[in-house]
This record gives sequence, structure tokens and C-alpha cells, in this order.
Amino acid sequence: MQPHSTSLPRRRLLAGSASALAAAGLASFQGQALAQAAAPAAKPLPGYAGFKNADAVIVHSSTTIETKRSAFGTSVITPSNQLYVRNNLPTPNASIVADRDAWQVQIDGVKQPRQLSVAELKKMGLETVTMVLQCSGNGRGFFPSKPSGTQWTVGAAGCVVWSGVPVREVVKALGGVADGMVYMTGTGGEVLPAGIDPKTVMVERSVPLSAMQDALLAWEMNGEPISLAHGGPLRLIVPGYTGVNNIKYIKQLAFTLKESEAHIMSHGYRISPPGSKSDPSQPSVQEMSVKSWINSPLPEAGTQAAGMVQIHGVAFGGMHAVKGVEVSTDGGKSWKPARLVGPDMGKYAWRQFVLQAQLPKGTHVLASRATDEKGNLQPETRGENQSGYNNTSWADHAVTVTVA
Ligand SMILES: Nc1nc2c(c(=O)[nH]1)N[C@H]1C(S)=C(S)[C@@H](COP(=O)(O)O)O[C@H]1N2
Ligand SMILES: [Mo]
Repeated sequence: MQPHSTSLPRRRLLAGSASALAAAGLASFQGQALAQAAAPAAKPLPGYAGFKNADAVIVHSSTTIETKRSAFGTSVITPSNQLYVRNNLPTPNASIVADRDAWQVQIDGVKQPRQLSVAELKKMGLETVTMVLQCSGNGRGFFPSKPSGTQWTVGAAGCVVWSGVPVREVVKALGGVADGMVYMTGTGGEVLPAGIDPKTVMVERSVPLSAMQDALLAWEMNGEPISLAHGGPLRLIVPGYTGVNNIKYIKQLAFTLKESEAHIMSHGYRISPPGSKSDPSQPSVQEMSVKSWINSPLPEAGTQAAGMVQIHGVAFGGMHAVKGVEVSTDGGKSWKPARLVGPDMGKYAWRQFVLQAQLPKGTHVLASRATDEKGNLQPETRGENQSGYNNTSWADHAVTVTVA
């Protein structure tokens, strides 16, 4: 028997942890039976995320919770009780949201540095932005190289509304940015474990000064005070930038000459060539780029009845508005323009799209690809990198549905 002729389809059949079984060379039937027997029971929601709808999410761990693809609806905004959660450190104690207005943030690297309470910030300005919040590793689960880290597929993302004070208003009130500063650096308010170098664990990220223009210090999400899970009492919102740049429970906002030396900045979230170690010379994961995916129909809904379907999903441009979306029902051989649905919530939000199609009996590979206002087209292939960041491949996000 030629080993290669059987190992390839077997690898495709088995997903996730089961691929380890495939790699171990078990026959596909055996492998599937074992994978089923070993399928872990759904993990319980951690206490701080107890308000999440357990049916709408996948609990990967106590600090990583993903929205199910089938749970994304069609009304633009992702409800708070199904938005993903990602914490790099244990969640702070709930006492930090007991008196929200009393939370203090230190503003540095301005002409008049000072500490401000949320109560004071609330008097300094007000703005609202609708924004796609997406983890840098969303889509990692589609990398055949199986990078280490959470195997997110599409659900480490959501479209949410934030309210707070524009950072530029705060800066203006404090005399402007100090001369020569190049970065805006936010520090998370987690209490760090004693006895280790804070740089190794602290959540501190630097973004270019230009990102200040649309950034907020936000206290409200989807019309409610920001929950502890999503960074209350105060969160730095940097529209268009991946999740990690949106610092929860922010305790310091500094304009700096240099990038943060925290490990999460210097080595974390770098685009490292496959097989290589991360280092500060490699590009940082920051601005998001054009991406879309289909949320219905999905294979998990089972066999579809032949006839009319509304193929719908979400599309966003990252830094630029979405201009259009095309949908393919033949795995990308041909494309038809989809229609954008519902209100346009601004360039940082996602749009819902729909293509009405007749699907005859058979198997159909459904894919979507978006274009942004600058003419950037969502690519067919992912950009390979060691840690599985920034997956925007339309082919990876395609779904295969069966119609009978
Ligand atoms: N202080 C702090 N901010 C943080 C994190 C964190 O662990 N601590 N995680 C980041 C990462 S990696 C992501 S993807 C988003 C997740 O935001 P969410 O949990 O509100 O969905 O928060 C970012 N901001
Ligand atoms: Mo993330």
C-alpha cells in the first residue's frame, strides 16, 4: 500500500485534535471512532463570563471563548452575551467594576501628565464608534500548520458599539502630545503575579500615534457599562486594529518615543516566517485588512432542502469601509455580486451581505470575498506565518453544504 494515497484524505476528514490521530497513522474509521469517544464535554462558562449565552459560544478555556459561526445573526451588532472573550492573564477581580467612576487612568507623554478618573473623563467629551473587534489569531484553526494557540475559526470577532471620550480630546485638555512622541502605548490594569519580571506578562501595546485620531477611552459597550469580561470600567478602543491593541481595564495611556518593551509587544503578535522564532524586527500585528465569511447556510445545519437559499455573512475592511462582496457557489470558479444588507455603521463596522441563490441537489462549496474602498481584494490564500495571525483567506473560510 502506498502510504501517501490514504494519508491525505484522512487528514482532511479529521479535524482539530483528531488530526494527531491521523498523524499517528490510524485508519480513518478507527480515528473517527476514537475522536468521537474522546470528544470532551462542553466546558462550563467561567464566572466572569457567566452572562454569555452558553448555546452561542464555544468555551475553549477559562480565558478563551469563541462565538459559534451559526450564532452570528443578520442584524449587524453582536450581542454582548455572545461576543468572544480573550484574556492573556487571569481576569481582574470584579471589585474593579464596583465603583466605575472611581477608576483612574494615568495619562503620560503629554504636556501636562496627570491621572484622570472615569468621572472626569465623562466630562471631557463623548463619541460613539461601531467597530469590528477581532483577535489577531481569528482563523488560526484553518492553518494546516496548526500553529500553537487557540484554534479559533471565525468566532474570535464581533461588531460592537463603544462610547467614550475621544483620546484626542483628552490629549488636547492636557496640553497636547509631548514633543517627538511616536507611539500611543496602553497598559492593562491586571494585577501582575509577584516575583516575576512584569515585562514578561503585562499586557501593554504600542500603536502608531496616527491611531489616536479615532481612538476612544470607552466606558460603554452596546449600550451598557462595559462588563468586566470586555474590559470595564475603561477600555482603550483603537478602531481598525486587531483585538490585542484594544487594552482592557486600561490603567495607563502614554505617548512614547519607543514601542513598549513588554514581551507581548516585542515578541508577541509578530508576523514571523514559518518555522522561525519571533523577534522585534518582524512586522507587528496591528491594522486589520479586508475579510468576509459566510454564516449561513453552514454544513453543521445538516443537509439542506433543494431550492432558494439566502447565503449571508459578514464583511469588513479593517481600516477602510467595505465596498462590495462577491459570493461563489462553486468554490471560487465563478463569482456573483452580493447585496449589502442593513444599516451602514461606519467604516470600522462590518456589513452584512446576502446572495439569494437556487441550490440544486449536490454538494456546493460556498465562498465570499470582499473588496474595500481602496480596491483591496480579499485574497484566496492566507499569509503563512508561525503563529497563525491575520488569516483573511477566502478559501480557508469557504463552507461545503449538501443539498438533497
Ligand atoms: N488588559 C488586557 N487587554 C486585552 C487583553 C488582555 O488580556 N488584557 N487581551 C487582548 C486580546 S488578545 C484580545 S483579542 C481582546 C479581546 O477582547 P474581548 O475579550 O473583549 O473580546 O482584548 C485585548 N485586550
Ligand atoms: Mo487576541
